[in-house]
Amino acid sequence: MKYGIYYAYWEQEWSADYKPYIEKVAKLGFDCLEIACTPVVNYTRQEMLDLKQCAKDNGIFLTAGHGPNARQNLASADPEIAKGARAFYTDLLKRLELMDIHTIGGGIYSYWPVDYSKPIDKPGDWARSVAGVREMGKVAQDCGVDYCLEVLNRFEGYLLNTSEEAVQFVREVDCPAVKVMLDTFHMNIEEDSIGDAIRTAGPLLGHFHTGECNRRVPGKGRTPWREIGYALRDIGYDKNVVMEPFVRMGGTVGSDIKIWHDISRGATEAELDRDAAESVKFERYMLENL
Ligand SMILES: [Mn+2]
Repeated sequence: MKYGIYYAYWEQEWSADYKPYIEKVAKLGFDCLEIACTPVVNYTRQEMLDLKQCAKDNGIFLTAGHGPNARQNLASADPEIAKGARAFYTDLLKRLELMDIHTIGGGIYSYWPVDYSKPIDKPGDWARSVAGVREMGKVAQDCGVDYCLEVLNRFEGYLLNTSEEAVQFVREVDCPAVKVMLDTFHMNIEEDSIGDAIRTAGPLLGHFHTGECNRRVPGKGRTPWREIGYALRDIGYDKNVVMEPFVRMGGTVGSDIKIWHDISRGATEAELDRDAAESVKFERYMLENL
């Protein structure tokens, strides 16, 4: 397994200059940095090549996360929005290929955060999303990218809340590049058994997010890491484990993630760095060596 961290641990917006974080995570003991796609669609070709080179120079590879907005919704009942969403992902996937990024994950079959003031048509959105994701999966396959559908808890999404639902969805899509993505934070809310959820995804698991129940770094809470490690080994998982801690209030990140108190307890950047470095050591031990 390869170990990464999402840049937004240190940032308050879904966009940043990622180069300093590539250098930082290399020093902290990670294999990979996950970036948000929001700024990527505005990068020039040279900016994309520079980011790719920076990662290469630091011995880091990149993965991509995306929380699609309502206009990027493949499940939309509005044909113009669904068409625009397909154009958005087609462009994005080609950009990821150019940057040597081979994994994209998130609620990339719907939109996020969900507006629950609107009525929910789960069967209709499911059918439209299967068709849209199938089309994007073919593009992803051509670009050498795994298109990983993140299972989200009920407060953030309604299409895929459990591993079982995601497996059914991915089987309906039936495209090798489209995979299941699980996140310990969401599983903690929705799954009867976190170990069984991982075993249910089995060979379809394409990406894995980690974090404690309150989104602190792994090792600082009560998530069953031993059970998770055994389950990942049971299915022979050999892809990426990306921690996704969110501990600071403020900005669009704080608002979208619902950070309403300072989970970091006033941690300085140096303290955040130290926690991340200790956590990745903890993950390597708990998930592979225990
Ligand atoms: Mn996640």
